[in-house]
Amino acid sequence: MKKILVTGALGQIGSEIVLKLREIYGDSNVIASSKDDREAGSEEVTGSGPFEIVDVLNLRQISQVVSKYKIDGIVHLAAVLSAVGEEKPHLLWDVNMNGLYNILEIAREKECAIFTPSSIAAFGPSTPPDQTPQDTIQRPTTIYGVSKVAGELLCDYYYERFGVDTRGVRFPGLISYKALPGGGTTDYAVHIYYEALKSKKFVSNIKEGTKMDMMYMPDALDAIINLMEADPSKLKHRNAFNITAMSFAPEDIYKEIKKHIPEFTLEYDVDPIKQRIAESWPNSLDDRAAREEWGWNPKYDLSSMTEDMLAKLRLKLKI
Ligand code: AKB
Repeated sequence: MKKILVTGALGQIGSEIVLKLREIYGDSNVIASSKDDREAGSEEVTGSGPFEIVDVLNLRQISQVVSKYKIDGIVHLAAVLSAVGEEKPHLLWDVNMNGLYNILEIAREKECAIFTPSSIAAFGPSTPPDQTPQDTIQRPTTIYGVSKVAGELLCDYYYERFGVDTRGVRFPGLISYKALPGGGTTDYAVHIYYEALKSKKFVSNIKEGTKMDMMYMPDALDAIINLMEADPSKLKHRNAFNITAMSFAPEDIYKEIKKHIPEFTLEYDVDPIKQRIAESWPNSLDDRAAREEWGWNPKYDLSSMTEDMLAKLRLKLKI
């Protein structure tokens, strides 16, 4: 990839991957795009290189930007997440499916490679929950999960049928300190760090004992770049590699934070919708295919992530 377009560039992943890609490929070769530019704290992205307003539902707008910059790679991140999706299923379907379809069509026409993430949400209650295999039952019960399975299949189809170089991973919950996540089920694992520092107490909307896979953002960024740079002849599962770095329940992350902030307390006020979603997802993934096919190897575990998150957030929040 020489000229890269990032959609959803002001979101949790977008706002970090744009800066990392600009470090590697050069500021002017990474075009950040978003539906609007009103996101607070987005100056680092909008000010450090090209920025364009692109609504992924507007085929002409995508096409114009891809032609203008001679784009040959698209990191497509614009999407609605799981919890918001259960409130607004029609919006989710429109953005996640029609947005992806538009991006794939432009990529087919203009010969771009594509990275787009799937999620642990592509699995459901009938999936083996522990060490979930790479290839297994995928019968999700959320609209987000349905869109992720359909997206994985659509990307495979565009590769097989039209030769579009599509690649993707199944992201677990992502934890980061720059932009906040927007409407997912795993968001509690980000908010807990903010509250530990700000109010020294946290109310978890996910029940004790509910394990989900998680990952620190630096590992997620490496996953995107390493998979896009991987030798295509080695990839058997082009779209939707299982990847994970850790698996924990609310009480596990709480105990880890408490080692640094002894007065920190945890209470529960379970959100039934988020809890139902969380329980339908795996406890832990088997990521051997990603390790074997393109060298996936995360650097952070719960303890090293917690140390880094607290240090970075202390600076950000001036605490
Ligand atoms: C969500 O919780 O919806 C996302 C995801 C796991 O895809 N973080």
